[in-house]
Amino acid sequence: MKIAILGGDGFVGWPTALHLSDAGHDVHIIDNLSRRWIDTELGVQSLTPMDSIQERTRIWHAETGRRIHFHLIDLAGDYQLLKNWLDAHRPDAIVHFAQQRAAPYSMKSDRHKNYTVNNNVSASHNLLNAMVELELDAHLVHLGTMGVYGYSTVGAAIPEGYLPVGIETMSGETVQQEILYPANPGSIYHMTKCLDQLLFQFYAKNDGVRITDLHQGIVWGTHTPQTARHPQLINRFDYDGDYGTVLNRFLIQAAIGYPLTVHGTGGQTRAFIHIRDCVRCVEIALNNPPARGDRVEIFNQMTETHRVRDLAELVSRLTGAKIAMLPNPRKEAAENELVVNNDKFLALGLNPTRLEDGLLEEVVEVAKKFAYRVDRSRVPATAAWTREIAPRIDRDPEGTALKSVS
Ligand code: USQ
Repeated sequence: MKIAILGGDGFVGWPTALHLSDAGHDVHIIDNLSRRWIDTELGVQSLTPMDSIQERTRIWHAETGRRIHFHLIDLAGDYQLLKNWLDAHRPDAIVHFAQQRAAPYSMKSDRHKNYTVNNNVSASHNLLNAMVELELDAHLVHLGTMGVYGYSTVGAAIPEGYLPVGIETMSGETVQQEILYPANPGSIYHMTKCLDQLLFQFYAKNDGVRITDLHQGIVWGTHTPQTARHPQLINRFDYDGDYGTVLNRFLIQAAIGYPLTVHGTGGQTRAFIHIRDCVRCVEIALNNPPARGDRVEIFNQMTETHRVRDLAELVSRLTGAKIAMLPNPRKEAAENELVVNNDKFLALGLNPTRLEDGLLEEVVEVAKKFAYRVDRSRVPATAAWTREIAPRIDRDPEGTALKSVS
């Protein structure tokens, strides 16, 4: 297949591009390099040293003989350029990662909220709009989030996108329907993914666009077999308070002797998936497209759920790291249960990589190797969800004034 990977320079996009190229597909990365600009804005860098996208693709070609093409296009900002590219290349499938993906970044200020909404919603809408206008019948696979559901369940597993409901009509009968699971975003970032769902629903219904939406959990790990093939193919790896995600942050913190930054009681339960499984899931989704006229296909792209404080204890047992219970910068439930249905990927052959598979140590090793690149002052999460929460946030870079350390 000719596959366009929008956002192919990012944390999940880059390993996906390599995985699909390795599998023999003709891969084209489209990216505006915004993630690199945000590093510059925040004054942080990936823990792992990352080459330019051109250098990365050159090394991939030298290693494998396969070409990955790179095109510098801003989906949200340059509609005409995007449309011209799609018209000229007419890909069979489009994988859409090209969105601002960090909840804390989206909540930093009014400017960051505006940026996230404008960028993410315009990127998706420009793409859908151009596909219809060009009569491009490509399968669109979008990276969504588990966060569209919210994280509290009513004692039932979260289904894959749709909820069966019985509606009592005026004549007293009960009509059965399946509706999109009620959206319950916890940040501006997550909200944009909820808005995406409505855009997809409309374009699938109105124009027959074939769409798969992947509701992904929190990614952990860094290497895939392809990124490990050469030091210059290494994936980016975020540790800072805005872009680092919880388990990877704990593993990096353990490697640099920084007390593990548990927010609140650590009672938040979330869904997780290893980066190796993310790229496999995208491939499985690409191989199982919906038919024209079908409703949006939705998969829950996660393999296990864990409570944040259990993860901290696990990492602490493994590495001897201390645990710090910090004021929570977010507005979220202090404790929640989470049960998620992921039967569809399992039925299609996904063999999950679990925490117990020994890959936690691999991440700690990577973190130790590049520990010299860490700016400890960028570890605390400082983006507060509301003005009331802001004064509670501890900005002490070395963690010496942490609320409690065990
Ligand atoms: N947390 C800590 N300590 C930290 C960092 C986070 O206790 O140092 C807590 C947070 O308060 C939250 C949980 O861990 O309760 C998860 O936070 P996170 O930063 O790992 O994940 P989140 O903000 O939800 O976002 C990440 C990705 C996003 C993706 C989402 C999937 O950045 O792109 O969509 O995970 S999900 O969480 O399932 O919605």
